[in-house]
Amino acid sequence: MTAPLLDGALGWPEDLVERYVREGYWRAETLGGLLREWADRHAGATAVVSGDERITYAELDRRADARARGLRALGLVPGDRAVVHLPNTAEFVVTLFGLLRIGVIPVLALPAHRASEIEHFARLADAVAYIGPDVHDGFDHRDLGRAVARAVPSVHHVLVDGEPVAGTTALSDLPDGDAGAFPEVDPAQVALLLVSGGTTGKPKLIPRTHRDYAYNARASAEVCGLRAEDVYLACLPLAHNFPLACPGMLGAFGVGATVVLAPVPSPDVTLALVEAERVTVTAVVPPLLRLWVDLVPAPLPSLRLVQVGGAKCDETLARRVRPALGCAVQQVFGMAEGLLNFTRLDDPDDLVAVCQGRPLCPADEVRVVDRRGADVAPGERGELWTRGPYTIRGYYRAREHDPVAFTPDGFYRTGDLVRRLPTGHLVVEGRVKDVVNRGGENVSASVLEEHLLAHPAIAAAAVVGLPDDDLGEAVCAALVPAAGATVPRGRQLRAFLAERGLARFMYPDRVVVRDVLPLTAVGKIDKRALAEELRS
Ligand code: OOB
Repeated sequence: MTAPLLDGALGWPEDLVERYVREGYWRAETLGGLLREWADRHAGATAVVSGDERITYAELDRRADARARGLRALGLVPGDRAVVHLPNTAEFVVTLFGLLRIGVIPVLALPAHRASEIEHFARLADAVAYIGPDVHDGFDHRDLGRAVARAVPSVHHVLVDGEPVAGTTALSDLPDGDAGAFPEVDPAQVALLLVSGGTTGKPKLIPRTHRDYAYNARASAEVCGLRAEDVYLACLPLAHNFPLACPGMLGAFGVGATVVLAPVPSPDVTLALVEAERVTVTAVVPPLLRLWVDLVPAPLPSLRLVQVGGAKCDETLARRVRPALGCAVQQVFGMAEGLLNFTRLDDPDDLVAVCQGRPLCPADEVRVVDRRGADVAPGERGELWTRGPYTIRGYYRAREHDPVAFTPDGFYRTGDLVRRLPTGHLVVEGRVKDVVNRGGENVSASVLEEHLLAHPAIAAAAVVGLPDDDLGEAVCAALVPAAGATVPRGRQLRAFLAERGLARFMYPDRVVVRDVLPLTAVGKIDKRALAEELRS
């Protein structure tokens, strides 16, 4: 029997529920309730640093209560959904906990999302509210909010952090509301909806429950050795799972650490914050890590750990971290759907450089399977399937898609190609569908990218297929030169690839040189956008 969760999001079967509770992964806790516990334990410690604001745990708790009362006075009730489209500001944190405390489910949209995505989320979730900044990074979110409210009938409120305009309400103008107790929130219920990183089709909504997400953050904090003395820098948007709970902000709060918010993920802003706030731990995507490593003139003395994930960090980059930044690197291979893999702090550097970590939880089940769904031989490459105490069993309102993404026995088909080392660590080798069909030969984009990145003059590489009259698809490599270098092309590039023993049919048919590659909302290389651009 599978217990139904809110609105048809599939839950875990009874025997597993019982097991995850018995083994202590799931506790009777809610995210809103946890903030109260953290505030009791660390009242006077600094919880959040955002611009000039420094907020203690006690103050954060008080402001979350006030926000909860204001939202309740507006008419929001438990089980409602609200699209939260706030950048990394104190208001994000206050609003998130305000919603969680009254059982309203935030849909966490990324700052870079625009009307088409936001409308899609609002419609899919029947959201009652859109909550955004007034203007952020040069973009007016009030216009976006009003357009969404016009297009999606369920959206009755457009709330803004900052200056309101007609048809919107400032968060600071919410009514005080009555002081009555907040409703009981069920730890087994959906706490929030994350958006899928999916590079194909429209993003899906990912229902995470209070108790699975609380475990996610707590266990991640343990793996990173987070302590009250730590200062965690949120470089990436907090709406993303990685900086939110892996261990991110929630993991840091759980140990009484301080969370510093970077308003934008640019290298100048984030590096300045590392120095000014004596940051000890942070999480970045590979393109930002590369900029850091290239830009810092000397190691950063406060930093002890940089987590890198979201996309594959190549070996050369991983090895440059300790000498350049003076700290350890941790590879994190995770997904909003759940499963997290971390290299451990005591893994040897040579292992950390070449793999993407091993599962967080002893109860994580991992299979590496071939095209027919049979387990591959140990060490062979295959698709990663997983289930466990913090991996969803179904998307939100996606009855038709669920049987594609999940097996009948509840494994999530990640679409990621991996190889498992004897130690249990996983090496990510690309996406199942990330192949170019070049005249019938399958060219793995990630394999070719890895060879290209081994060239010292190439800083970043993305391989995509382009329509071709003769071949069906031609192999196109977009290359970013390393600082001060010229990328090899033509005969020179072919000689390099030949020396590495690469099959001839894998050589790029076309090479384009770019200063930058297009990035997704969270800063991964956006191959879909690149392919579209190259096609036109
Ligand atoms: C994280 O989550 P999402 O949901 O934005 O993206 C998940 C997908 C994975 O399925 C995989 O394809 C890719 O992003 N990915 C990696 C990777 N980490 C994620 N591919 C290669 N190497 C890695 N280290 O991206 C995410 C969530 C939590 C923690 C970290 C990342």
